[in-house]
Amino acid sequence: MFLKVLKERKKNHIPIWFMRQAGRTLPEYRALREKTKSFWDLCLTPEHIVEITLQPIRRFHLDVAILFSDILMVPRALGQRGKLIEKIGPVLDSTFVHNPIQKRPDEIRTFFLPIQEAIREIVRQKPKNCTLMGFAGGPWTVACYMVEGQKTRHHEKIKAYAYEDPTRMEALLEYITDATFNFLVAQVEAGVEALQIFETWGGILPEPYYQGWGLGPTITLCRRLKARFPDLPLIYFPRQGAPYYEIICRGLKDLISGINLDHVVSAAQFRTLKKESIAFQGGVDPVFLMTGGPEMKKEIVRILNIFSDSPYIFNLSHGLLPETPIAHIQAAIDCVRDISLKRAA
Ligand code: 1CP
Repeated sequence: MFLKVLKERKKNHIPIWFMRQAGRTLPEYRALREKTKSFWDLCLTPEHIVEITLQPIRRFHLDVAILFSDILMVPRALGQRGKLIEKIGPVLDSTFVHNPIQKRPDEIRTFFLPIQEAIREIVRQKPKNCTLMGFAGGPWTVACYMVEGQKTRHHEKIKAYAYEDPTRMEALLEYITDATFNFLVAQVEAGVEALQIFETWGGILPEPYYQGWGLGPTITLCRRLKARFPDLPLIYFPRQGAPYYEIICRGLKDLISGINLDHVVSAAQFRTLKKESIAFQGGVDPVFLMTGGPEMKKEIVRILNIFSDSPYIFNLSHGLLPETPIAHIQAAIDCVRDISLKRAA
């Protein structure tokens, strides 16, 4: 049904999945993570990838299994070293981007072989009605991590890198776009049936710069993917991108099938957006799932009502927060399934 909503704009059923459903919130993930040397080992060992991808499917019977991987696999494939540090997050060697380019983006395909092996196995094991989705970061978002090395408060490192020398920024984006294309082609060739592009940091740029460095490389990436796989549905997730929805819909027209929405979208914006021939996903603030209870249900009902006459996929405006209680995730799923069944009846 998930693919039907994206490809045929079907409205009589609401598929459900969560960004960041694989990992973090699940005790079965944490147990496996504790036994493994590093996060990268998890991401490059086929049996772990298969297991973690399918954990949330076994528990919640979701419509989509998102491949367990990370947007940082592209920098890693290009040779950038780094660690995942508890409570800080990924810390990458930020001198990397100042050195001469070390690997050609088309040379990195062998790095993705274990991921491809895992995808083929997930396709064999997953329930038939569950879609396997692949993903990558938008080139700008990946560049943020590559240049910043680790989170800075105001993204001053990536912005200075870009504003000081736009030609240098564009060369890096082109390099990342090529590598990302190779990563996504590898995923599709192995068996993923849809792709999501995570643009976590597009919203930090002023409009013309987002258009040039955020949206521009994403358009190039989507055009190349569409030329290679014309029937493959693509979803774009422009986090905190609400001010840019109009330019996004214009720029990615006929390229994307779905857009994941933020939780600060105004009613007027919803009305304009609904004129686009696109499926909508998300819109629920993940903190509602942390708190649960009647307010969570009220917000889910509000979002489902907004999209009652549009093709819609239930999801959040960003990933599940690690501390989210499992019971709240289940209650959210039950609430959506209940409404979806009543509508179909
Ligand atoms: O055990 C651990 O502590 C690892 C935590 C973890 C996990 C489970 C990281 C480190 N990455 C992942 C998997 C992951 N990352 C998935 C897989 C499956 C799923 O969705 O359930 C996905 C889609 C991602 C995507 C990702 N990684 C994004 C884009 C989405 C978003 O949340 O904005 C980003 C920005 C990353 C970078 C990253 N990787 C890991 C962390 C802690 C971060 C975020 C760092 C930051 O806050 O900037």
